[in-house]
Amino acid sequence: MTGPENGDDETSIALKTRARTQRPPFYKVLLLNDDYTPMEFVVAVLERFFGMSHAQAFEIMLTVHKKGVAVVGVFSHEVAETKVGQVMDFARRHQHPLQCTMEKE
Ligand code: TYC
Repeated sequence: MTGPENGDDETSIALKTRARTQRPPFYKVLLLNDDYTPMEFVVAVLERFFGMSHAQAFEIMLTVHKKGVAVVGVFSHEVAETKVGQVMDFARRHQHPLQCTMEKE
């Protein structure tokens, strides 16, 4: 008997006790639809804070407009928090109700 099913040979022990590869958690940044924020403003947000081309930004904006929400990027916790803060700040300064949140991947 060989392989991982066999509980008592060295191969099985090695597989069970191998240190798991650690991967830091990543976070999805989500953009939410609303009825008031102008489409051009959302496109500008995606270009400015997420480095998207105009065409890319327009496409994602339309997805949010039609589906209600879309993932606009995946980042480390720190970067995701910064992006959410930047978007919320920018929207508030322009008096638009645009909402941006993050969620563990
Ligand atoms: N629904 C908005 C409108 O019709 C456009 C919009 C798109 C708003 C995406 C927010 O995240 C958003 N003006």
